[in-house]
Amino acid sequence: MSNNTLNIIYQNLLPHNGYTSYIPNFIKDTHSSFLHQLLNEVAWKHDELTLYGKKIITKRQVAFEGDEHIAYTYSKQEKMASPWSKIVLELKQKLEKELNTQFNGCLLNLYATGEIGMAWHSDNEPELESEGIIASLSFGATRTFQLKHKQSGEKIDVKLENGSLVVMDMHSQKHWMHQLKKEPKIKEPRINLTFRQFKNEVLK
Ligand SMILES: O=C(O)CCC(=O)C(=O)O
Ligand SMILES: [Mn+2]
Repeated sequence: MSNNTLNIIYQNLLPHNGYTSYIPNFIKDTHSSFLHQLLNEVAWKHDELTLYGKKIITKRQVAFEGDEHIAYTYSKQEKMASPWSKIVLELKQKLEKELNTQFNGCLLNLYATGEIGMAWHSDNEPELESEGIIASLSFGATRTFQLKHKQSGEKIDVKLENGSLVVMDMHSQKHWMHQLKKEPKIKEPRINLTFRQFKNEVLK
């Protein structure tokens, strides 16, 4: 799907330099059943990374699912995808139908409380399709997602609600960073699923 087609469906939040949109209630989930299923069915693990020679265990829990042989380097380590769990596969198929595209990997994040966030970054790794999109689903507590332009510093805040979808193109990753703000008053968990499109040539 071209970005133009996406633009027609969902309004762009960015004034320039890329496409990012927010779609509330993309998944109808009034009883938070997706949050609970994902909490139970995904093999959540605290991420481990080595920073300045010190082993650090992140507060955030993660999982990486995908097609066979998909590998991704995050937190400075290459990870092989686990097979798709039933619930994540179901969500992937719904997204693929609605967005008329395919995803071959998904990075999952579990933020147990608002004290856990994710710092400013862009998802512009070389493994990802340069003309692809990232589709990001949120379940559980409403959290603030922020975008910041790399040159001008312009900032955009979006409240990500249960069942909502964010669609980002790769052009926006080049020019904008994003973060999940820490909000210590929030005591409930949130789960985020970022469906991604990996290049075929990096398949192992
Ligand atoms: O939790 C979120 O909404 C952001 C996650 C994110 O940016 C990422 O996994 O790269
Ligand atoms: Mn990201």
